[in-house]
Amino acid sequence: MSIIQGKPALLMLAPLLAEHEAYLAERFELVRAYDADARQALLAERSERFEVVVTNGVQGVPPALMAALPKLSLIAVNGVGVDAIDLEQAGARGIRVSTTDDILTDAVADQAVALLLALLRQVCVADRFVRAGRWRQGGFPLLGTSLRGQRVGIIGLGRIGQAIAERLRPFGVELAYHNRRALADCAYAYHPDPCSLAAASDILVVAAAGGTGSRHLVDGQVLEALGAEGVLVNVARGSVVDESELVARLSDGRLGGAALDVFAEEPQVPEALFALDNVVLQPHLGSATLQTRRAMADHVVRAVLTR
Ligand code: 8YV
Repeated sequence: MSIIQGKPALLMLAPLLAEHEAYLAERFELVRAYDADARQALLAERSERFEVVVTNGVQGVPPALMAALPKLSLIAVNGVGVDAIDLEQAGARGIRVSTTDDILTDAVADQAVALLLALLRQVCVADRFVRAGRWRQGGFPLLGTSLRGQRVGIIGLGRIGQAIAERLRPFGVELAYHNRRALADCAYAYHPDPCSLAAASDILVVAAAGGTGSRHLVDGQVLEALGAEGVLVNVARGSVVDESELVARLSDGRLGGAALDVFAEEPQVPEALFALDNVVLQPHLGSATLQTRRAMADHVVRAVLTR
């Protein structure tokens, strides 16, 4: 009697583009667990079926679920952030964690510049002004802010932070940064702590990796140092900023504005932000271009096939 070998099971905790899921489905039995209930159900299974998990930078792999997969050997992240993965458990168990590394750097850096310009030039407010038919009653009442001459501080001058800096230099800004350690041969001024950087900045761009080491790195003191004329851009992780402090200061005028692509508890966004014209809000779209997401998914599929 022939025993037809079934396809190996592949656990998907976050989606890939449909074309990539179809490609994997020809080779694997895809088990999709995109929500908490589906992931909870897997916990009971203590499944030995899964040697590979595909996820993304936001979903990661809950530690309890990782522990419930005794045969797990690869976590393929469709993203660059690993702050939602228990790297200690993965290391101890010899579970390889692959990410899309530098593939999304350009897209996220482009998004940071787009959001900053949208904020400074009131693009979203003016768009609402036109759509509401208010132009017929008179010209747009607000003036924007020029980038030239502004002092830009970058929290986290890694690949994405450096790509943002390179994009902003032609705008005639003055660049500085904060990292745990100064970078060798870096043309930008280094600040050993985020408060010092914020005090010397008009614009603070958050590009630091998420995780316990950077949680609330931008806290109330840093936002106080940035000041009532200052603006914040965050394309990194919501966890890097004390969100309640941010919302309070944006609401009461102690902070000039913010352009936010990420939030502490996505997809929950503090509703106090919805009515504010000094805020630009995006649903974590930093890497969300067709070209980038295709290249990321290609990288994930290669990692799975060569596990
Ligand atoms: C990804 C991210 O787009 O790379 C990350 O860690 O947060 C985003 O840029 C997200 O993981 C969806 O794939």
